[in-house]
Amino acid sequence: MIRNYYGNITLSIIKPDAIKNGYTLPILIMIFKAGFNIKSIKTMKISKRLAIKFYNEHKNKYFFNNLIDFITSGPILSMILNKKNAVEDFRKLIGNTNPVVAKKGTIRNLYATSLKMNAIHGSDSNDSAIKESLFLFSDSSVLL
Ligand code: 3AN
Repeated sequence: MIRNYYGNITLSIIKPDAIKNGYTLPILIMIFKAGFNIKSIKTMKISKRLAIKFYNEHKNKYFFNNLIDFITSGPILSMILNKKNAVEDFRKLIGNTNPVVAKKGTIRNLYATSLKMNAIHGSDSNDSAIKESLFLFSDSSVLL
């Protein structure tokens, strides 16, 4: 059960820009070196319907349509990552949403090119981590 891992998992997506630019492997190595275990992983092309559900909290933002078009524009790599304090530690590893602001050495500083094409997603809370994991992985497909 994903819920048994509350507090110790985060949901990550390597986004279409990073995949197209050939950054998947370097990003996976950074995640591995930072001590995260991959509990589940799959490549997929997310449907518009699922993308709208996934980003529901942003539905009233001016960039919403842009965000949906982008995340559905090509394959993504979704992962459930396991580590103590996973959400917070992963947000530190990926850096600020804006690559210009992201600290040196973070994934977004190294591989993101804009606010939209920012290479990677990480859940923003433990509740989101569970919710997003259940969106993208059915319980039975999770290798726990
Ligand atoms: P984070 O992914 O760091 O939690 P949020 O929650 O502020 O960032 O934004 C969610 C996603 O919306 C971001 N990952 C980014 O791809 C996208 N986004 C944020 N601002 C913009 C923008 N001005 N234009 C296009 N997409 C944006």
